[in-house]
Amino acid sequence: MSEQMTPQTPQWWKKPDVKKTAILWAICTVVIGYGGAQFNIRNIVSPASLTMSGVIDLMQIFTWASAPVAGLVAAICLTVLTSKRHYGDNPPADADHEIANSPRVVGLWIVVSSVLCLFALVAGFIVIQKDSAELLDSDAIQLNVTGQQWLWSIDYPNGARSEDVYLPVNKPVVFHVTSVDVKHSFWIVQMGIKIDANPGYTTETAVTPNKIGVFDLRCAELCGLLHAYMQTKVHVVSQADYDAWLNNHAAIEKGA
Ligand SMILES: [Cu+2]
Repeated sequence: MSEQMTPQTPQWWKKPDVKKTAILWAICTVVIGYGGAQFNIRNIVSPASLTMSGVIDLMQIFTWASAPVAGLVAAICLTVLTSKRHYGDNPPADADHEIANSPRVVGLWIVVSSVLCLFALVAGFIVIQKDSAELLDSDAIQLNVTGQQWLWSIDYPNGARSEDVYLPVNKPVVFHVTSVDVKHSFWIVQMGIKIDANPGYTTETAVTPNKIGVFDLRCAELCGLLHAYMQTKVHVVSQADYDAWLNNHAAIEKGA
């Protein structure tokens, strides 16, 4: 019963299911990659720091890198659902296990998965690495942030204190974050920084805001009944406005 083969065309490619899956794979990869990238563009906030721009770029790269994997799964599902239906009461004939038992396919899949994981790991490390440079910047403004159920307080080097955050534009800032009760998480949404606020010790994160405006500070760790309301604003202003605000608030704290 063996079929006469032309030497150029491998046997597996002659199977209609394989051909169909390969064509669907290409289509699904483009649809998932493009759709995912567009979803990101429409749903991720516009960045207010280079850190956040890096996070958004990374999301786009990860979306396109994972599209062929998701596309293959979708293509196999579509082929199975459209070509491999079995009707009637009799059990279906034994399936052809040629691909499932192929050590070459299994080996290839392991290699491809490993390369994709390594790529994601290295790309992530590169973006994280950029942030840590700001932590070591000796010119950075040092702010102490304290979380408590359910508000944030910010302490500035000159004694000023606030519940909103005030920052000058284009100046690196290091946040020393802690909590007085339970675990919280300090998250400035548009700047792409997030770090746990733990009772008893201090964690650090840093960023350079590059846009004047009002942004969101939220708690990103479920911390009790009013967790959802543990949010406030981050005001990024010019250096002159920042200095004026800072002196004014230091005077208020001292006068109180
Ligand atoms: Cu919280």
